[in-house]
Amino acid sequence: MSNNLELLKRIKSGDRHALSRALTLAAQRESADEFRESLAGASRGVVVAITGSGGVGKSSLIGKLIEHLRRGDQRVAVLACDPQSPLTGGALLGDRIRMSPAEVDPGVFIRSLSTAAGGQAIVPNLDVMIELLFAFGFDAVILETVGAGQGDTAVRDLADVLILLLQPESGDELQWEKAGLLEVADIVSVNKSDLPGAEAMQSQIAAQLNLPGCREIPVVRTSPSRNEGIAELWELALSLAKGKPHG
Ligand SMILES: Nc1nc2c(ncn2[C@@H]2O[C@H](COP(=O)(O)OP(=O)(O)O)[C@@H](O)[C@H]2O)c(=O)[nH]1
Ligand SMILES: [Mg+2]
Repeated sequence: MSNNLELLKRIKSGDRHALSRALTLAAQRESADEFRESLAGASRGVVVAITGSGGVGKSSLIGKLIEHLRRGDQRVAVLACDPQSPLTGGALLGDRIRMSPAEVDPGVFIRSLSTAAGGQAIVPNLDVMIELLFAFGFDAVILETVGAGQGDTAVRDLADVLILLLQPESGDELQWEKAGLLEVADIVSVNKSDLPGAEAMQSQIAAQLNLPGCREIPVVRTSPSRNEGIAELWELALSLAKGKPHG
């Protein structure tokens, strides 16, 4: 048996070190191809992408989503493609927790991926990494990506649901709109909804996106700090994921 197949076997038996090693190997084409071939047709859980500019609160929101999912006994993995702020369990779950549960909770797995040069929003072979996580037994995979253009369409292909985060009075929505990317989202959330202008922004974007005859894009509000709208956002994402055909 090849090393890669041996690793896969260990992954399926719940070996986290094997998973970690395989994720690293998956960056190389040969290993990626072998994993891809062995895992073809395997069952998978839901993949949700969280996209938005740096500082919009993606990691904070993901931290709250993890807490929500763990309360429901769902196992969740996060792949973060953010060159600016590498993700750690501590960063996700806040410094109020001294020993990060993400490090000790076997139902949570977090991996930061460096997106090398070129400003690409995602790394190569991300599809294989997702399959490896599902082979291990995670119920959900969350992708954190900085919406930087090109990569977004790739992320959209990999994810069942793409959530775009904006924050009140950031002027961000204009930038997204100009790039024609507001519409690639399945859900838009005005994050940090505790800040002034959140409701106005929500209605403005909703009016702008949901013109007659167009695909309906829900526009919601979330606040990681206040833990508001988190469970609702996840339920909405799941309901949209179900309605989407995916291979
Ligand atoms: N006002 C407010 N700030 C928040 C909220 N959630 C996160 N932040 C802050 O926004 C900043 C960026 O958060 P982070 O999650 O790292 O953003 P990311 O770069 O998109 O991953 C941090 O200083 C957070 O404390 C919120 O609900 N309200
Ligand atoms: Mg982040």
